[in-house]
Amino acid sequence: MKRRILSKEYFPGIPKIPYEGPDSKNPLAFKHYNPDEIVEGKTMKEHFRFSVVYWHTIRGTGSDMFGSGAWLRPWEDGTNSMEMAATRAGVLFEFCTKLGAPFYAFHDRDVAPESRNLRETNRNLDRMVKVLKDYQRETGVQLLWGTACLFAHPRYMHGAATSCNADVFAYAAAQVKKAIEITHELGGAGYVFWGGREGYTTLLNTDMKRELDHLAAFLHMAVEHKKRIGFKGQFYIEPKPKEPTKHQYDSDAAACLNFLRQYGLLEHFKLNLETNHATLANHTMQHELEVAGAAGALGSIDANMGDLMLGWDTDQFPTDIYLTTQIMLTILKYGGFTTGGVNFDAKCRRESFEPVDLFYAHIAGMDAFARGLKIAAAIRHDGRLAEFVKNRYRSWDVGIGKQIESGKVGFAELEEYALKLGEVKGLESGRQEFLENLINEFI
Ligand code: XLS
Ligand code: NI
Ligand code: NI
Repeated sequence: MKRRILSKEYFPGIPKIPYEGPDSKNPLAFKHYNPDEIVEGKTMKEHFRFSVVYWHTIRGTGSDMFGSGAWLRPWEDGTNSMEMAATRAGVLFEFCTKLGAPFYAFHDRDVAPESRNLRETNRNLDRMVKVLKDYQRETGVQLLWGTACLFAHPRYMHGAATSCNADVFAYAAAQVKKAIEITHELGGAGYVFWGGREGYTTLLNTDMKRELDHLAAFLHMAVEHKKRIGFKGQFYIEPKPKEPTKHQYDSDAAACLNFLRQYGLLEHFKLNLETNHATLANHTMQHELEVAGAAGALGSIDANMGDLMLGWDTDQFPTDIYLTTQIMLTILKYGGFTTGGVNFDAKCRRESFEPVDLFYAHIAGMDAFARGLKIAAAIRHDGRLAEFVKNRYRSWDVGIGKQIESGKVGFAELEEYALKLGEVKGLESGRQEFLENLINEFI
């Protein structure tokens, strides 16, 4: 295989995307994302750790349930050969370099083709890992996380770790073992477990308890293997309530945390939260972030958004400033990312078929997050929102509230207290509209 280290240009005419500031009219420039600008003591680059996904950005074709691939990708030769895999790696690293995205993320099958058997498939992966490593070294672009595709091949039709067929479990284990190893080899900062087809389409044929036990056993084996090979990256679970199954076991942040706790896995995992998965679960992204943050399990985010009128995982680029503001308020509140980052698990619309649209889309997402960060930082600096919340709970800082929080009283003491109290006085307004307007002051 011939190595073409950034020698060939796949996006001719597109320069390294500069920061030009809010007054710029250049569509191939950042208006708000200024990597070196310091916000709350860190550069924007450090805050976001932006990441480009292999599956949508490099492997996406624009196909949907009603039509085949539609995107113009002049470098594609219509095959899934090893040559083609190497070319695609060149495309990814040129894209990340021009965009200024410091990270990328992949599924094993995104980067190397599946072959006749596992041994050959693994050999393909090993060859591609060498290519990726060279590109990483040359460009400085790093791996945010790796994962295994346990949902596309027909063998996984009933799930992988939760399949009714034990051989499928074994095959999936071997695949994940290898995927963790190559992630380790590439210095990945993390490894993601997204449920794929771990769930059910009908309970008539499903032994749920048994499947959940198997999933836990699978994850324990992964933790074990991680230790054995000395992989220090963070493990994440990515919640999603449905698609492709009717019910995914990792349905939302709370369900994942309960599962991890029940099976003694909590200390080994954090959550990778995705906006469009949150909304499919009838939650806001901020809700999911709060649930994870409160449990000390806020790890990373898959940044995208859905469409209010469409009920599925449309994986649109996150361009809603209100959304990015809420996300960044919560991320800052919980101390920011460490191993995680803002991973654009997002795809262009089918109609946005030109290569340049990939740039427009990522620039839009990065600028929206930069604005969200600046707005969130301004709200925090202003202090009125935090002050309002603090003040709202002030009855817990003294007297009976303080005694309850410190576990000094029980029902008997509280009954005595309530009898003396008469009626509760001093309830205050929640001021939702006042607060919504306060946020709008900064947007
Ligand atoms: C699918 C998921 C998937 C994971 C990686 O809905 O978002 O893309 O992020 O397997
Ligand atoms: Ni995702
Ligand atoms: Ni998704």
